[in-house]
Formats: sequence, C-alpha cells, structure tokens
Amino acid sequence: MTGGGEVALSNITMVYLKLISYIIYAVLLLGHTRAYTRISDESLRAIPGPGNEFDIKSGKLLAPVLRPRVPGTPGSTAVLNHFVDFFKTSLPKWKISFQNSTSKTPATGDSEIPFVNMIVSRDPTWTTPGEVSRLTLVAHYDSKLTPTDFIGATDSAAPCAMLMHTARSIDAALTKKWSAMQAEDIGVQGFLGIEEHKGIQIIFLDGEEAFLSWTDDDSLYGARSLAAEMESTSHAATSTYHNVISSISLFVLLDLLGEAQPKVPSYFQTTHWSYQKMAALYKRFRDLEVFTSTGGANWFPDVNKIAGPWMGGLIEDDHMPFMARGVEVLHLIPHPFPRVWHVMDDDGEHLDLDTVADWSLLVTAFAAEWLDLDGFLEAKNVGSNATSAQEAHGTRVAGRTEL
Ligand code: 1BN
Ligand code: ZN
Repeated sequence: MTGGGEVALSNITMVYLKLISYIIYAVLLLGHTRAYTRISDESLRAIPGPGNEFDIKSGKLLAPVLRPRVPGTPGSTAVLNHFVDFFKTSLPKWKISFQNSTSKTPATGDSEIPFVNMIVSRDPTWTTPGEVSRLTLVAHYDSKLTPTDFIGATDSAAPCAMLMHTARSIDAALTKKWSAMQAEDIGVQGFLGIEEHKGIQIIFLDGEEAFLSWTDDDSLYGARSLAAEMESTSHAATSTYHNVISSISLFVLLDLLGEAQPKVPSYFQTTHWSYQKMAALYKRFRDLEVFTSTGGANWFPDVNKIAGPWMGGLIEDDHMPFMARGVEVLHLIPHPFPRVWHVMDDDGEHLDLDTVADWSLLVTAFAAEWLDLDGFLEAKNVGSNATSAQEAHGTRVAGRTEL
C-alpha cells in the first residue's frame, strides 16, 4: 500500500528528476552550441581564393569540366577522371567511391546508359561508419544532351569546381583538428561525444538532366539510384545512424551558380536556419571586403524572414529523392535562373568568375564553420596560384601565416 507521505516524497523526487533532466538538456545544448561556433574574421580572411585555377581555358580545376559530358560519353568519363586525378593527387586522405547504375532513356532507345556518381569523403579518424554524420555538398557533373555541344557552365561545371576548391581548402585544417582532438582523446571519449563525430562528403552526381524533356522518369537518374542505395545500405544494428542516407546531416545542393548577382530564395522551412548561416557568412565576407564580385542586391533575400509557410516554389532537382527519404536540404539555386539557362550561352565565357570565386569562398566558410575549423585554417596557398581571400583583395596583413 502507498501512504500519503510516500506520494509526497515521490512528487518531490519527480520535481528533482525533472530539474536534473533540464540541467542535462541545457548542458547538452551548450555542448551543441559550442560545437558550432561562429567562425572568426581571421579564419574567413584565411580561406584561400582559387587564384587562376578557375581560369576557363587553363585553370586546373574548372577548365577540364567545361566540355560536353553527357552520361555514357567520353566527355563524361574524362570529367570523372579529372575529379579522380584531383583527389588522388592533391587530396589523398579523401576516400573515393563510385555508385553505378544504368537506365534506358526516352532519347536513346534500347541501350542502357551508364550513370556514375562519385562520392569523396573524410571522416574523423576515430569514427566508425554508423557513428558519423556528414555534411554533404552536392553538384551534378553531367551536361544536357541538347542543344548539341551544350557546356553547362553554371549547370553545373562551376559548382563542381567550387566543391573541389572547398575540399582542398579545408583538407589541412581537418587533419590538424582531428589530430589535435585525438591527441587529447577528445574524439574518442570526450564529453562532446557524438557532437564531434562530424565528417564531410562531396557528391558529384550524374544524370541530373532530362534526355528528352523533364519527367519523373527522365531526370535525376544518378540521384534516384544513389538515394535508394544509400537508404538500403544499413549500418550495424546498434549504430547511431542506421543506414547511409541517415548519416547525411545536411544535403547542400549547388546548382546554376556562376552568374553575377544571383538571388537565392530560402526554399525549406526546416533548413531556414542553415540558409541564415550561409547568408550571415555572405554578409560578413561583403563587410570585410573580401568578396571581389560586384555587390548590389543581397544574394540571400530571404535572410530576415521568419521560417514559415511563405516558403515554397519547390524546384525539382537532385535533392528530391533524398528529401523524399527524410534528408534535410539546403538548395542553393537562384531564382530566377541564370539568363543562359539551358541555352548555348551557358559556357565559360558567360560565367562571372568573380562570382564563381566568391561562391567557392562562401561554401568553404560554411563547411569550415560546420566542422568547427576555426583556429585550424592556415593563411597559405593551397593551389598553384591560389591566394588567400584577403590577398586576393590586396589587403592581407603582412607576415601572418597562421591563425
Ligand atoms: C536545374 C538545372 N535543373 C536542370 N538543370 C532542374 C530543373 C529542370 C528545374 C526543369 C526546373 C525545370
Ligand atoms: Zn540543367
């Protein structure tokens, strides 16, 4: 039998338990906040610009992508080999994998067209696959079948080059941060625990474009196959992340970038916070006068809106098969689309290279902030002629090489 005194005691116990749970929650929240600290101005200035590596004729990163690369053609293979060479040679710590599929298309009769997605990733050294969540940066590398010899510079050669630049710009900082953490045993046993199990992957998707005209079946060939395979690839039953797709912390899709003065809306309520993080970095780069592209209207016009039902205007793109499986998405696609969208003028000559360079700084800063690389980014050149953001602007503090 339970007496009145015991009931009172259990009420007090309940209050204490609640209090303790609030304290634990607050401490966890503090830990989370600490794990996503604002990147410093010094780190923003230290992010290297691409120098001449986005030159459309001779630049090491972008020029090899500026060619027709329809799935299953030699151009596609050549561009894929360019990515492979780049990561194998310049970034050997990144794990490279491919995901293959084939499909008929309405324009190619009975032949099975091959689609090859390339995934490159870096995880903290101490993590196991089911225990790491990855910031996922994505662009499609295929080009449209028509018009013949279409290049697709904004669609999406330039975004691919931006992501290569991002990988290169954070590589040394990742190594330094993770070695420092491991030296202190923080990553393995530290209080931050799962908060620090953050990795990154970059996905170059194939077969985004329709072969004939955009339908559910004639589009997103690579993304549909990859999302399905990631969903069906399970981690160990005891894992924090049960399958590969749930290991995506945020899917950041870059598309149609490279025209001057883009306006990127905030498309999704649940990731409006990440849009605002991107927008805040954009404003800081402008205020620091690091960006070289012409200013004018804010690239992120929705920054001050409150997340709500006003969002919408969903644009079908490679995020769709992932979003349908519960992945959080930040879609960096301008609206309106570039003037050159799906016409022959979407070539290297019509890119605004200052805008391309600024996007590459912005995406790098977003990744660096996400991965808490503040204090680990070195103001040194990462490419043959790459310059730090500040050097590019000619105001770099003399003599500083490390933060
Ligand atoms: C984006 C770039 N897309 C194709 N190339 C997706 C899309 C296709 C968006 C049709 C709107 C209409
Ligand atoms: Zn397109």
